[in-house]
Amino acid sequence: MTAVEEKFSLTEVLSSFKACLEKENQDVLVDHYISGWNGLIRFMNSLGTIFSFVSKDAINKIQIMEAFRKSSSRDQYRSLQSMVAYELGANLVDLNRRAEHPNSGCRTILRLHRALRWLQLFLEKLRTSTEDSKTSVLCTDAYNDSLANYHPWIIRKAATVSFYALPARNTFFEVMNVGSIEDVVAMLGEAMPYVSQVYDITQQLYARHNLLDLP
Ligand code: 1PZ
Repeated sequence: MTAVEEKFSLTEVLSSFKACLEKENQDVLVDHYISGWNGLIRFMNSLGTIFSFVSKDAINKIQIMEAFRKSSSRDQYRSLQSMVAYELGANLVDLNRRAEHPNSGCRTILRLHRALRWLQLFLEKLRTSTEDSKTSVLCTDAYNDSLANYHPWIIRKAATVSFYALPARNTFFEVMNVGSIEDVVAMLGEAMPYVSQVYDITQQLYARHNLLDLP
């Protein structure tokens, strides 16, 4: 194991979502958003290769965003707010069907944003779960109430089957690397409001610009 992997803890991952929010104007900063996602993917990979079909897609989307941050228009992609203003202003978003701009920042973030809702629901269920709760059930319920609504049947099927491979609640708390179950519950209680805030601000931004159904 490398030093970086040893240090891995879900606390740091979730703190990226706290760092996302700029204090003065509540802008959502793309670099921190990306680093939060990179941490989540590392966490998911530690759960087993069965989730690699999920992480592949998430990695692909993160790479699209990283490429924008390295391009000549990097400053326009500093925050989700500046990205939306820039891409809409320059006609860089396919609004009805994927055509000239199949991988706009707006549609890419929308996919991650929908997945963030799943994460929010799942971690909240985990936080308030009891010893006899099954992680696969918590995960399936969270998925059905969020992401599943945007996925075709075949992906829903594959996702639901993979959830059975999730480790049991105790092991799940252990791989988070936060401490005792009480420590995890306390950490989630502290960190999740920031994730929710990032989710809510993004949701309002997208709703205001009619971007919630981008193809
Ligand atoms: C901890 C256990 C992990 C469970 C993960 C739950 C989410 C299951 C989602 C499975 C779908 C993955 C397959 C790819 C689907 C893509 O078609 C869609 C739409 O993108 P498009 O085709 O329009 O470009 N992609 C997504 O919906 C984004 C999915 C990202 C999932 C990230 C999960 C992060 C998990 C963090 C773990 C703590």
